[in-house]
Amino acid sequence: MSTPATQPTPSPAAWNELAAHAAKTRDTHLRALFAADPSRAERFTAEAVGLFLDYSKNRIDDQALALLLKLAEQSKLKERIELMFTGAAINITENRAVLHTALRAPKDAVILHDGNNVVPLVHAVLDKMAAFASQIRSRAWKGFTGKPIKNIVNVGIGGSDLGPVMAYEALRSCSDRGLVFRFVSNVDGTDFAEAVHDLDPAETLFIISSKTFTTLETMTNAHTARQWSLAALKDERAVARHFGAVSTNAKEVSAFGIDTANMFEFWDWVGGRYSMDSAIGLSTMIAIGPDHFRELLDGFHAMDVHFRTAPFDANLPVILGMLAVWYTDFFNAETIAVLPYDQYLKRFPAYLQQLTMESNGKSVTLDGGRVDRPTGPVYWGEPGTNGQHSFYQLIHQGTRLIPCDLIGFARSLNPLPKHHDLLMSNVFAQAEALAFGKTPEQVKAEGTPDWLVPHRVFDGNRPTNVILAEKLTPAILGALVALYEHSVFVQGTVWRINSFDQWGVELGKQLAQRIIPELASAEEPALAHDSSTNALIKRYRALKAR
Ligand code: G6Q
Repeated sequence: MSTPATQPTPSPAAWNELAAHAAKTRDTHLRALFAADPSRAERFTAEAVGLFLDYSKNRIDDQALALLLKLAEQSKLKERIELMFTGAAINITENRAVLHTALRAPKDAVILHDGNNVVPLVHAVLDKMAAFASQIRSRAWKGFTGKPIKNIVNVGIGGSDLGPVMAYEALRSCSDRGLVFRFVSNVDGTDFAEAVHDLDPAETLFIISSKTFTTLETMTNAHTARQWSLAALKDERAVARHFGAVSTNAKEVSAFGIDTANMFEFWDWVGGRYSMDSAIGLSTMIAIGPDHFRELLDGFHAMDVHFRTAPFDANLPVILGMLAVWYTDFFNAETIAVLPYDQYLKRFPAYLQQLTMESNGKSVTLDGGRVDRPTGPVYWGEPGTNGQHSFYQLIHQGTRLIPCDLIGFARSLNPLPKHHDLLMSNVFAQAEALAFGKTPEQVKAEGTPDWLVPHRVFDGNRPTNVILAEKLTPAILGALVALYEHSVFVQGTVWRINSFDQWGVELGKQLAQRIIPELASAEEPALAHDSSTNALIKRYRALKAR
């Protein structure tokens, strides 16, 4: 298997300098940092592509930032960015290029993969998607009985589900409200059953989204969908009107019986979790229309250009990524909370979990050695203000350091009187409370009895980034997703891991294949697992047989 031309080289100098600096400054309180520097709030900010990042409430000083950026340079981040954008096979364990940035490149761009310009291919698929989406949106696309399609069910899992769900929810305000969208991912029959229980098969289109078209969960759901459709429509020819496919695997798509005229292609240089802006976004395009989809892509692209060209000290993904490295490796932070103050972004944390954790949940370096420091933090979150009434307690007063990204918008898409200022006051208040806390003196001064004081003290010094934009538009969503995509790449580069493979999902799949017949067989199977697995299988069979 070939390896990319340039490997990042180890950078012990910057790591050691950072470790020394962190040891020296770790206990410095944000109160002191702000008191010492009136210009801090202006200096530790960056803005690009409609996103404003205030990172001043992080436990960094100028030197920490300089050293973090030095580490990025010594990790050959600049060179790695170029390798990614120019189609080198930086996903070395799968010998693949990583070209999701080509998915949103403008028509006249030239991006070579194996000597061929992929941009015309991308735009040809986008045009085909647009034609299909427009037919559905205009109700010109009729089902087999002549009724227009008005229900769209995306069947896919992982990267073929989380992006479409997140984008549909995020962009609902510009979606066609006369269409119904459902998303089926889980092989749990409940997911399918609940998704279709109130739908008329004659008005329902399934989009089977699977890069490989072999994923067990998706193919199981796809076959169930086919049976469900045909049970009502009673004619194999109905499949052509009620099924579309998004895949790299034309052979399997036609074997399933889907007309390849309804197949939308993507390529092996698009990773599943980096594919929401490929044909995997077909349901998104049907929901919001081709023009809004183009705006979404333009937002992604604008962030790509920023990432590739901005100096590191003004580069949003670099800053965000290096701050994650800072807390993960020098503050023992194990998690990062992403807290969108926008209900439309309710699935954004779930989307980010796959993006970040499948990408950087690795413990082996590019050259096959063990990593020698913690990598990939756990990302998690919920929309504010709901989270404030549940888990924020731990973020404010618990024993763990949890850096938070708070995301908010200046203008609401549903500007009900009072609501938005109330919502946004919480963004600013939470970041303020987390950073500055409340001292025992302040608590006492409020008349709190001595015994209660410790309970009401907030240590503060808890870091946050605040990401602020004017309004949640398709372009801003694109920029936001690309910001995190590239932040993940920055982290992976510094840790010298491959952010683009996912071998860790394989073992469980293999073992499940072995267990399926053991659960299904009529005869009591001979089990050769460990004693716990054997006993669980036996108990399941017994309970099931009751
Ligand atoms: C993402 C992963 C994974 C993938 C799913 C679905 O990066 O590769 O989440 O998207 O396993 O795969 P298919 O699209 O091939 O069904």
